[in-house]
Amino acid sequence: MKFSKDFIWGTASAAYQIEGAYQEDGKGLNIWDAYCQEGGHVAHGENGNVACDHYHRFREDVQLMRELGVKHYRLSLSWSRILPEGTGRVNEQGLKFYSELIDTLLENGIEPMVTLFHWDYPLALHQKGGWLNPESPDWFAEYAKVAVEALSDRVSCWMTINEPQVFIGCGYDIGKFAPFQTLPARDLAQMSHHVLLSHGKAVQVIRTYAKKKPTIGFAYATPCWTPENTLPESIEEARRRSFAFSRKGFAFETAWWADPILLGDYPKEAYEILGEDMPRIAEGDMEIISQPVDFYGVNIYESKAVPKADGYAENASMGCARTQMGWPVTPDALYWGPRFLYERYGKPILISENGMAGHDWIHLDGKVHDPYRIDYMKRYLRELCRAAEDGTEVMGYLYWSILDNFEWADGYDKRFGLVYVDYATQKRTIKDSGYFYRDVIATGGEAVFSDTWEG
Ligand code: GCO
Repeated sequence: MKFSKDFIWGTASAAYQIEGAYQEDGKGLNIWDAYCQEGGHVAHGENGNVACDHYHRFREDVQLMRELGVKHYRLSLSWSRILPEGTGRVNEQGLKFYSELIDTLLENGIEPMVTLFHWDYPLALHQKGGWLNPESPDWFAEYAKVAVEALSDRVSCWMTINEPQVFIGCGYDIGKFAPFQTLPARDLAQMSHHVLLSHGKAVQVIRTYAKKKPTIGFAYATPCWTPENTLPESIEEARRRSFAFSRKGFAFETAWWADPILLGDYPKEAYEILGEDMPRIAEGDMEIISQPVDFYGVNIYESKAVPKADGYAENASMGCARTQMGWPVTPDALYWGPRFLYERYGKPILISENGMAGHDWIHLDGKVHDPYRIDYMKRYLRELCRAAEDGTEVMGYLYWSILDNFEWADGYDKRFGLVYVDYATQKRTIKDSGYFYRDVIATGGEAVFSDTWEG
């Protein structure tokens, strides 16, 4: 097995999780700033006020990426750093930061891949009703236009939204993430519609105003069900479950979010099951939402599962391998997830996130030895390569994340990075897995198949 020569090898991050400078140089507050300060939502009362101080240390961080031979870097823009009130007044210092970051990436041979929205919704717009406000798609389109006009002379790869399943599902259904609300199905459905309209309007804006020919997608979470065995009926059952629609938790599901963009309408089961709670769909909405995109970005960490009679989830068992997040290690998720998505939607698949949180620390020799992360990456990447060899069009793989960072409600305990961050000193230390990934990139993926990688 081998990866294609044009395979995209990269890494990823998100503004709120690494930048810090939460109210510096004119930045407006976002809902994570506000709700972290409210207290009671994040482990140890932590917040993104400083995070990895990437706002001031981005040049050092880009040098780390260069040392690892990273060729593509997925970053997100902080909406309220650019538009402090979400609309209207532009904060030129905010744009200056991103312009300098993108220049530094390009000077170091690293292609920026920009996510417009990665959960850090402007507080001022939240206070106007947020995603429930019917004006919210136009707010997003206005923001997209400011970003595209400022950066698209150098940026050509755009992702509109990151994981609506999580920022709507966790933010407004189960209340685990900012703004920690639990709303009725009707509101969740209407918010979803506004998010999808926001995506579609942003695609139109990028296609209209981008100075460099754009490649456009999104970065979705995906409940990826995997078959119990290779019997056709088992595979079909996993496929069916992967695109099923159910009233409970529909905001977390794939077809709800992907069918409107890629098939032009909500799944028919949604109309049958939600009934009156379906969104109000105006004339032309579905045409806006289903603007053509160029790729399907998907963040896959584990296969989806539900608890069995014995209490363990379907993809787990007593003492099974788990990451620091408690997520079972299920490499075949990176075979079946991309395969099922490609079969249904026919778009090239970009793994916009995959990685693991580990109990990392600086060892007595001053290094960070994380053999479990190297093993994890080998297992998942071998499955991804197998999917490509079996006919799934796989564009690339972006490891989550370049740096240890703020893991939302889990705070800083959970370390996903290829680079260890000592938050007391902001000292960065490349982990063994970072050097492994350097060799994966340098060998075009061959190192993935080594059973004796020595670094
Ligand atoms: C996500 C988010 C990231 C997370 C990462 C680890 O996919 O949940 O995009 O911001 O930090 O996935 O949970």
